[in-house]
Amino acid sequence: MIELYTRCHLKDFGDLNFTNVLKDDPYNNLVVYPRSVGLANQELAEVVSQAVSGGYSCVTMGGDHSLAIGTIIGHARHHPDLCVIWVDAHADINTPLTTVSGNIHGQPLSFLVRELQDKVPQLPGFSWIKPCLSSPSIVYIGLRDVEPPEHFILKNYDIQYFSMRDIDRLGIQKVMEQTFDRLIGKRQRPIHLSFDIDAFDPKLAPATGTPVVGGLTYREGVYITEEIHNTGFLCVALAVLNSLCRPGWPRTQKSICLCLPSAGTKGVRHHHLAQLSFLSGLLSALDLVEVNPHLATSEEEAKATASLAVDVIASSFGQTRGGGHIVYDHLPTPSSPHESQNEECVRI
Ligand SMILES: [Mn+2]
Repeated sequence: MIELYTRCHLKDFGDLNFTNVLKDDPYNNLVVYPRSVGLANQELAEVVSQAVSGGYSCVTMGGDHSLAIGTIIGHARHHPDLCVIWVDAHADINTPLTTVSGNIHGQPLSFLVRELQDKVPQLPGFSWIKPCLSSPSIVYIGLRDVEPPEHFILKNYDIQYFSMRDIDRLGIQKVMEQTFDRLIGKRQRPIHLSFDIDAFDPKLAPATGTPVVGGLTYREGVYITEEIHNTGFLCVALAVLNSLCRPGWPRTQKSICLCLPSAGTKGVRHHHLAQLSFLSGLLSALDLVEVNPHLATSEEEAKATASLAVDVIASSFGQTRGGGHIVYDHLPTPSSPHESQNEECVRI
């Protein structure tokens, strides 16, 4: 259940019901479920495009990272000049010809980057896809499991990336500075944040499909989203996802929509409430993917991972560790000397 607080106009698009294509043979005997994934993303792109063109900031919760094909294409229909910050342990830019696993969730960016298209065959179910990103419009943060063909692509196609080693070397603050210099230093443009929960260390986010040791700390991950939130203009919103309520957050003037395309993040919906305060800056769309309570080995693991996802979303839209509650602009004053005396007596 999604509940609306104060002046935020929140539209919940609910779970999108995708059609599984019955006869969906692997492409090249390797790449699995191309038609189902292609069709699902086509539907998702349509919903995201509607949401963004309606003035919403669009939050999409998955599911695996293949959904970024649909969200980025849908977003780009309305904002063709968007840039992408991809926070992930993995680069997800194998082509259907370089993938070893055959999973499309390891390939989504290959279908989107214009410069790569002469290396990318058309999969069945993918004919609707129009590449919408130029390689200098992408910055990765948090990489630590990059396959050789992916490394080749990053190096030869002018794609900026900050691996965990770079974060160790520079510190997260410099990483964010350089990210913004690259993407919005010359001109302000909408940001699409695609956040894989496996960017965090598996100790923090255990309930995910492809954990890799040595990931982001809580503080580094939240710093990324706080800084993204701090870009651009002021626009405040407040929304509630469900049961993790914290009082006194800012009010809203901007809309948000939530797309919940798979069962993967149901833990977030059922166990947590987030108040989202939308000082959304240049952030125009957010994917939060690979939260999968079914992969947890205990309820605590599922809850910890979902709770972390809630914090990522909330801080992307204005939850700050330093407070900054715009709605709270004056302290209550005791209504009479008598009343304040009473309170003093109680304290004693
Ligand atoms: Mn990943």
